[in-house]
Amino acid sequence: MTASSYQPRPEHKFSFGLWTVGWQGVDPFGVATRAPLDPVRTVHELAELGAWGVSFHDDDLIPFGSGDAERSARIAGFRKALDETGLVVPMATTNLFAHPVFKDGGLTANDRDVRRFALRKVLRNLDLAAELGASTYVLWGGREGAESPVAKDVAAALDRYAEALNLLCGYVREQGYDIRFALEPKPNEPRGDILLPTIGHALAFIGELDHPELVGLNPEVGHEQMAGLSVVHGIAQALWHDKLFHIDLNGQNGPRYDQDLRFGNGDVKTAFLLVDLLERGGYTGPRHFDFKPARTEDDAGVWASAAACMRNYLVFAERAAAFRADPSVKQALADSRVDGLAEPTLGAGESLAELRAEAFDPEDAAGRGMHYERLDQLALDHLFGVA
Ligand code: GLT
Ligand code: MN
Ligand code: MN
Repeated sequence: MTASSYQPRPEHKFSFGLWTVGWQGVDPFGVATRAPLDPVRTVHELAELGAWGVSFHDDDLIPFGSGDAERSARIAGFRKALDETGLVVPMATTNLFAHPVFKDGGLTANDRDVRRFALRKVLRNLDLAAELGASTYVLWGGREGAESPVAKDVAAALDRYAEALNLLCGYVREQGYDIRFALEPKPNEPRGDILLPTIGHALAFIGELDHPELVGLNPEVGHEQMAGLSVVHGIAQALWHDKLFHIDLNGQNGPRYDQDLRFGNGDVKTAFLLVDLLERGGYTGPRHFDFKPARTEDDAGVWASAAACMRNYLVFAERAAAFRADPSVKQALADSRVDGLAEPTLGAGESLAELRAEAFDPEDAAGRGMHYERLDQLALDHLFGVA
């Protein structure tokens, strides 16, 4: 593959949130380092770079508190940019975290009036999402949680979260919208402890809902890593449950504050193995980047880092395909008996009595090397480009 094949094209399904490239660099210690970005310009720049889609929060497009006329004008401008560029809106979401009214959460705030306002805000943007053709509606509950455990009745909060999801699923069905919800887990930040902190918690919660088929996941690479978990295992399990509705790709260096690095920065080996999984595991949804261009960057640096997210994905995809096609890798996989795990432990028609009666030498089995280190090194050699 030549360097030009790392050029992103719409069929790669790369998408970005308006809030990603639009991040102005405000952090807990400093003010903005960049000017606001007009969503219309973002659409044009992303299309120019080879992206396929753009996602948004209600407030990214229409500033909180805007009147109806301003709202309509902003939507019209955005729509025009989409039409001019061919960019699609695969996903939309609601900002239930920035305004001080959501200081104790939206859908699970202790204050019932706030919960009702949050629901109205979601419903309004859900209509817009449907109008713009989005098929996934993300719910990231960054403020749904607590700092003081006694301040939040977790069981009641989960009841209210489930109530909200049930109402929203009912609404989507009633309206005939072709939209599914995707919960985005995160362990902490901004709340001290966030509800539904990991992929596993969210999967278990979905099983308790009225319409579990309409609710899946939007896991974020860095969020699982903040919890010290293997994102590759987490995504593989989400796929196993048919719950990987969407994904937020970015980079993170282990358990610390949410870094939202550009995809490829941070844990490179995980990024490589994740692309290998997505490309082989039957995931056909958007390759959505949820990153924050570093605060050090100017406008040009913003677009350079967005382009780099897509380029890195394509490089990893190419390296992963070469890894899988390499005859010595196929041999190493066989030597490690990786395929053996696909075989049911009990043979077809075999009884447990037969299994129990089988002769087995544990010392002999214990002596068999697994050759995993060689296999892993081959993966690294392919990632490094020295295989
Ligand atoms: C916010 C958060 C992201 C979520 C966004 C969707 S909002 O930027 O940090 O991880 O995906 O609500
Ligand atoms: Mn995210
Ligand atoms: Mn994040």
